[in-house]
Amino acid sequence: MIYTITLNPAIDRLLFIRGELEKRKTNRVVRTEFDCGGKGLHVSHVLNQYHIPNLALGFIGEQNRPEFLDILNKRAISHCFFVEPAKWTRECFVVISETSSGSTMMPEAGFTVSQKNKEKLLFFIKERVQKDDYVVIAGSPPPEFTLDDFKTLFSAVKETGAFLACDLSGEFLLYAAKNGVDFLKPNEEEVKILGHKANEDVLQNIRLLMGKIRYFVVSLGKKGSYVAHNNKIYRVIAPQVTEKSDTGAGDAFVGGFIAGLFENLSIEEVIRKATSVAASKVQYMDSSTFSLEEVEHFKKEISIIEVEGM
Ligand code: TA6
Repeated sequence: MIYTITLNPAIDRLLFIRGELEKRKTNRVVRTEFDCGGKGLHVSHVLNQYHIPNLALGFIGEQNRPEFLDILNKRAISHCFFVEPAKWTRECFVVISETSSGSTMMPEAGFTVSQKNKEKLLFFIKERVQKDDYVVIAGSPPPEFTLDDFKTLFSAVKETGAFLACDLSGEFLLYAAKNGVDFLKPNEEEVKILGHKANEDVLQNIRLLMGKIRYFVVSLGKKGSYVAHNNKIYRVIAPQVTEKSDTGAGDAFVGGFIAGLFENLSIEEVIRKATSVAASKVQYMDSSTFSLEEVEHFKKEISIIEVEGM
């Protein structure tokens, strides 16, 4: 079983405009759609497309619970969210131009999670997560979810012996890198902070960090990624695609990567799968849609070069 943990999920309110978003101008919304928001939920969505058993965990607000669950049901996402009374699950406003590419994301902060619900999540992990399971912790934390809270969650997962994948930022990312996880995906800027070698090139920082991280990915956005595994580093060149919305592309990559690992694919096949899922996703306007057929097509268009000098 794969458990995705989205501590601060969102309802993505997709606002479609014509032309580019501009200040001092009335940017009229021509249509509005909704999608699930939150990195762990997007991982769950990818796993569902590959019929890989998974359960989405995290915290949601009671006030707009029906709307949130309706979106999850439409995406057929199985979940066990802990409900915070009298709170609202946040929205993330995603402005998407109908006539050009890219999107602008404006996530609300979300609600403060009660100690009672934090403990419910910990209890669930201790009771349910097995050594052969995977746990994916992804996305930003809710307000006042402290580093100590994260350390407690991190330790609870580590104690199960399950495969631990993290897609985090800031101090949580730093803590995960320092304490060792099975999968981590910083971006090009974050890896320089992690490696404390801001002036060095990415590869130097990867070499410093990859010892404690079984699958270490450095996302380069449209340019692809570096993937370090088993004392090897691969430079992955992503296929060229017509981007409609980059929202959720990184999450789609993580979903494809975890799906590939779960299917016991070779590292090269895992990389191809992850990169192709992300490439397909950016061709869609919402936060999570991708095409299985496009993934099979893109797999052939990806270059993977093993970097020498390890
Ligand atoms: O990565 C895409 C996304 O999950 C969007 O769906 C939107 O909900 C936003 O990111 C939330 O980001 P955050 O970092 O606050 O978890």
